[in-house]
Amino acid sequence: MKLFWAPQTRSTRAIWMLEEAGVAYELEHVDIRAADREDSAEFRAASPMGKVPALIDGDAALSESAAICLYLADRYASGSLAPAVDDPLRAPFLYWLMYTPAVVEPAISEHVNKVAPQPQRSGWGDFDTMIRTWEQRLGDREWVLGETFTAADVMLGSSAVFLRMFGMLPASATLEAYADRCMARSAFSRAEEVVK
Ligand SMILES: N[C@@H](CCC(=O)N[C@@H](CS)C(=O)NCC(=O)O)C(=O)O
Repeated sequence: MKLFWAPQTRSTRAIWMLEEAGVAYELEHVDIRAADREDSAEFRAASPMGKVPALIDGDAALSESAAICLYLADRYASGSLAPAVDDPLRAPFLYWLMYTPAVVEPAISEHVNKVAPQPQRSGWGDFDTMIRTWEQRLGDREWVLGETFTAADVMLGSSAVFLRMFGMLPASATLEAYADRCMARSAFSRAEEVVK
């Protein structure tokens, strides 16, 4: 299995997920910041937009970090990092797995770029609603589905850590504690070592 990656990108969450799943993998660096960048055909087959992370696993080739997390969880850790398809937790798992790319990231982008929110027109509502909805879901839960850590926490946890790193996490004891719990995981630490 090979992950195409670059430092200080969303690749870190895919590496965290690979570490959580406990699968063997190799890394191939993509110099996304090079002016004269020439992508390999293999990378472009996995990532038509030329974005990292991207994964190749035998005949499977895909990008989009949420898709990679879901693929790895279903393929290598079904029942632990992803509820099985007939588990009642599968529905909230899918919702919260997709919350990062569908809601958190567009809301952050709008917020950072100081675009006036249009909560009813935008699928992500607005930044404050995004944060409040996430906090309410976590409530007293340890992880977003309750006691079991899943791939949805890799996506959300990496977002919480990112928001904190860039000073965008509003005063929120719930999200602060969640970020701390994510960072305390051994797989998170291993991923941090890998991308150093
Ligand atoms: N929605 C994608 C976003 C991927 C993305 O934007 N990757 C950035 C780095 S974080 C990238 O590869 N940028 C280089 C480029 O677009 O050429 C995901 O979650 O994987």
